[in-house]
Amino acid sequence: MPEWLARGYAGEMNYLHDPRRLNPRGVLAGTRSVIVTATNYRAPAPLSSELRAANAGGAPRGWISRYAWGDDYHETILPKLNALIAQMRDEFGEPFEARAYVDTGPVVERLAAKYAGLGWLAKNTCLINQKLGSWLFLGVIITTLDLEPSLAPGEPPAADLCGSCTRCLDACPTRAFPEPYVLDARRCISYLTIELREAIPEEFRSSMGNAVIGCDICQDVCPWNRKAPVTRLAAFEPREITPETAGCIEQPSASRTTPPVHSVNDSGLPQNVRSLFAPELGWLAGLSQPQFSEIFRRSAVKRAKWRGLVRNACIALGNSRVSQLAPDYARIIRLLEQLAASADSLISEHARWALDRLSHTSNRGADPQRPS
Ligand code: B12
Ligand code: SF4
Ligand code: SF4
Repeated sequence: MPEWLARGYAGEMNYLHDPRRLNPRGVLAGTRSVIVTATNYRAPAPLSSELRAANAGGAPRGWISRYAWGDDYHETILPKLNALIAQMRDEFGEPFEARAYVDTGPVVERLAAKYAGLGWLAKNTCLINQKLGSWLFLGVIITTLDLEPSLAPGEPPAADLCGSCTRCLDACPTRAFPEPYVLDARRCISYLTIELREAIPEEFRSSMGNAVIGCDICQDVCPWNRKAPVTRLAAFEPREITPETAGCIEQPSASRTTPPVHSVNDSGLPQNVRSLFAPELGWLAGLSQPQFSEIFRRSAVKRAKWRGLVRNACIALGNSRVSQLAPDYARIIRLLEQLAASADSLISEHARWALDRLSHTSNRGADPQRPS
């Protein structure tokens, strides 16, 4: 961990330098136990890799990472952890201290999960559970209670079952793994689209494909996720944006009603252009700040902020190779020209980049959604 930080792999995520992350006792004096939870968020919808080949011939779609499709996981899981603490207060007679975190505390959650016996830290750096795969949100409760450990003394944590596989390392479009088990966050699309507030370095833009929020590729290709069970929590299913939920939004065309999110066309693409599952890029890039706040209330997407989402959608549009013959081509070019004239230099520069790229890559035939 200190070496990872010293190499600069944390980028601008300064909170990762907090020395308390190395020892839970730095977070809560007298800590004796750490309870770790893993919540399945695999919603019943296709993988990004399954959509990549799909060519709808229509408006280009972006990819929002699975973890951000539904309700914000922090807001969904933290109340459950606090309810568990309340229940523990009823069960245990003795007074005790406890702190619950989902992603937000100075805790290396995957490491805690590993030593709680929940799985192994894989070559893609995710925690994988042999039965559940890696579509898991982790949560921790640090407490002064002395609880019986889930692993008996001396019992090793789950064995590393990556074996000789290197699928995730090979599939990463931005080559974010300098070596197996180590991620250079500065190269990771998840960092670039969500954490980085400034311009996205040009060297990564074309490799980002249609990603707008996060990236799922190194998990999509993992064999341990092939049979991962589907979550029972409806909260993590893709949010469907209806004119009602998005108050101020007008329908782009009469044909675009809002069918159920899981209704897909022959190419496996959702019918609803306004689901958070493979949403239409022109819609995302054209959102106003108030629309963004309305639509992404209680959604993990809000972390990227409005200008971050528009910046990312510009890059994805630039990568879309939307055909000049596509009905949406003129509308997309107009939108990008408007954004290129924005007073916000971050947005205008990314829109200009997209226009420039489209002028070189748009073709008069097919329009694959991702660069090859
Ligand atoms: C910062 C962060 C990111 C950064 C950096 C990711 C990274 N790999 O470090 C970015 C923005 C890139 C990111 C991306 C994602 N993240 Co994130 N992220 C975090 C966060 C806040 C901290 C992670 C961290 O400490 N990284 C620092 C490095 C050093 O740790 P590491 O790579 O995990 O592992 C090192 C240590 O384990 C160490 N190590 C190994 N053994 C030992 C033993 C000892 C004793 C010590 C000291 C160290 C050590 O060596 C490893 C390699 O250097 C955690 C939440 C939390 N508080 O823990 C969520 C978390 C890891 N993220 C999560 C998720 C879901 C994602 C994404 C899938 C989201 C998305 N779809 O876009 C991607 C996955 C990308 C990937 N392949 O990791 C989940 C992971 C769930 C899981 N099954 O693993 C977490 C746990 C959030 C949560 N509460 O559920 N994330
Ligand atoms: S999330 Fe995407 S960019 Fe990040 S390491 Fe995985 S494959 Fe690479
Ligand atoms: S894709 Fe292969 S190497 Fe990567 S995490 Fe999964 S099993 Fe491990």
